[in-house]
Amino acid sequence: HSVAVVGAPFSRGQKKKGVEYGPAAIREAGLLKRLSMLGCHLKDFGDLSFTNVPKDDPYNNLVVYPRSVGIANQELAEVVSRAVSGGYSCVTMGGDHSLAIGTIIGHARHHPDLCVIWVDAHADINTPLTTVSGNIHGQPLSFLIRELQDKVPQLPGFSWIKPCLSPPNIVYIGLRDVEPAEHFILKSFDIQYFSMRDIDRLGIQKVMEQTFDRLIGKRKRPIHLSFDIDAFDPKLAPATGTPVVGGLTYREGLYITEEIHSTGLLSALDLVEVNPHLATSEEEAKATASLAVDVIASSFGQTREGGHIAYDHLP
Ligand code: DIR
Ligand code: MN
Ligand code: MN
Ligand code: MN
Repeated sequence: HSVAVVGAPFSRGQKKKGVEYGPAAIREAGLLKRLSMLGCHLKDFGDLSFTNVPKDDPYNNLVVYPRSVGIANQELAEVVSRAVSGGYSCVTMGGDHSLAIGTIIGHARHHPDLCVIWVDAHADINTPLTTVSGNIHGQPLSFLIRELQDKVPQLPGFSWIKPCLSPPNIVYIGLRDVEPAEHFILKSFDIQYFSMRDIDRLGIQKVMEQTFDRLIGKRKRPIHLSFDIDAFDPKLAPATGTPVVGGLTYREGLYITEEIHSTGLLSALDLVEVNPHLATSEEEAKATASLAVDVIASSFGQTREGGHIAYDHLP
């Protein structure tokens, strides 16, 4: 199994300093060693450096850094599509969640039939006209969904973007902070989501069954997992920009990734919004990065029950 690792130290999808240190923190927490212990053949693309846009005025006096987000994602899409075309499953470490624009478009260039599992406290589906924060990390899905495009104005730096998703090919897990306009979009386009309330009611096992039913029940297709670390409860993942109480437990989070690995269809993974600078202690920063490594390792075959490849009899 071949896995490409890409660091995307990008932070201009939001306004807080520090999320650009996510890739370094995740590497420091031992990502590459953990993946190679699983028997993954690794290709490290390093941490990318994105084109700096010196004068990047807000769109509508609100949406910040549109040109920086646009060009960084264009560059990232190039790398992800190269990795996926080369036969690798591509892990992108963020960076803020605006980078899913580039990873999903890059992935879709090689696998236009991909589906998306979006694990997040937030729906990230504001448009530049519904956003309250002005942060593009709260908007990435709006640029990717074809059916939404007559409601999405073109931001400067975004003219290269070709929307590549449709509502039936997206499932959310973990939602608990959804704005009214976002809720309206989810309902009017019939996008499937499992909020924390749904997880409380159904349990994570049924949630994953219904997720796969919807996305790969009729036809196998490549999975893009976009995992925002803020999906976890802030007690587990405190070092992140927009923590929301009442999140996933460790067990629910790893059940999601173990099940995704079991499909054999995982083709790209984003692990985003680890911000070591927002931790109130070194331990919090380390715990959050280490949780990110657990999510990625579990997505590529690490199981809680253990496993063996090297043995065919006991010594
Ligand atoms: C809020 C928060 N819905 C926004 N979003 C995110 O800015 O649009 N926080 N993604 O991580
Ligand atoms: Mn997000
Ligand atoms: Mn989030
Ligand atoms: Mn595997």
